[in-house]
Amino acid sequence: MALPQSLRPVHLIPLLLTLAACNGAGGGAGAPRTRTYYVAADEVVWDYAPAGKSLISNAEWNDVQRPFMTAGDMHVGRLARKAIYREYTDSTFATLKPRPAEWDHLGILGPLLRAVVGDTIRVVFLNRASFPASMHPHGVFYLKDSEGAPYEDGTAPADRVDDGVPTGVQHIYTWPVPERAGPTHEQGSTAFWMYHSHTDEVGDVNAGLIGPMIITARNQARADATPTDVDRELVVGFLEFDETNSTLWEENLRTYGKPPTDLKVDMVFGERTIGPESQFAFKETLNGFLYGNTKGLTMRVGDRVRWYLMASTNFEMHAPHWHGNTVVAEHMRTDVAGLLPMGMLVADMVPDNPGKWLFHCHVAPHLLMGMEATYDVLPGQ
Ligand SMILES: [Cu+2]
Repeated sequence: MALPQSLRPVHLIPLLLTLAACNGAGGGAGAPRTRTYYVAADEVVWDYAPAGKSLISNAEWNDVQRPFMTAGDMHVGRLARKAIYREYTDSTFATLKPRPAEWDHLGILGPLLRAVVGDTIRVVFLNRASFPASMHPHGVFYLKDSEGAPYEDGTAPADRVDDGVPTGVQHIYTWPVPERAGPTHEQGSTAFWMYHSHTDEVGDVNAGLIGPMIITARNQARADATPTDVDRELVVGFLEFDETNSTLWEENLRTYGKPPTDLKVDMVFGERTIGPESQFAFKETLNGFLYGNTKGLTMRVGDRVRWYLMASTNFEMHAPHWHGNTVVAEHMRTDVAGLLPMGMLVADMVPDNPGKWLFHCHVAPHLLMGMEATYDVLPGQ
């Protein structure tokens, strides 16, 4: 059957391209746009347990917990200097952008970067850390001037500024968001990614430079890039910080730790020489907090809740476990998920069971070391 002149394939191409770019027409996202974020790497004194006690047992530290909370040979306690990503209102980097109450739980994680498929993310980055740092994104598109990772890739010096931005210097990272950065049709309305410093990948991430990124399908996005089919979003990082591998380790040991009583150096790790290893140097955190100190994981019965889980670098896997409710993750109904190093996972929950529920890592040493929190399911509206 012959198509009318106006519907011949050649005339359909612009329409098909438009539909492809829009990931299906509809939604409230409007035309593709450039979303600009002002992000600095700042150094702060971080407290892994601001409540000063375990909020899981509501008690002072027991003998297992205490060494992780107090400084000792070759390890820091509750306090450490960390480098973290923080969002500012504009390019003067004078005013921190307030974090909305519903995102207070992000803790040590950098600002949530969001976009819709077809958009471009533009990050104006200012490095105020005391060491060179970068922003290396997962999932989105980048050219060599926006990859944020130094290695011998044959590129010209102009394409290497992003690899390790010196202290006090700004760099603009440009990350287009093509279809392959968005969710698959089976996946739902959002895809989850992360970004982190990759100048000294191990040292920088252990120092704290890591953050989340959510990409929404165009036909399921509101104007602010949030998904139309989700009531509550939560991001939880299963973040192990090995303080002996932090770029700030030597300063932390001097300021917040204690030098080793046994001075023999027993290990050379990368370019850093570290002394007798201490298991207490490992901080097994949820968004930078130990033993229930992660606050703000709240929702209501009947909410369409989307959990985004991520892990940090190092040699660890994690087994996130929700008490009280179940999730669907990777097409399976479950209440225990799995995370590999730098792994990312989306899990959907419609809570039917109100109350305060434990949410913890089921890797036994991690649980003992503080990788546990509670989440609150309030009665439905
Ligand atoms: Cu774990």
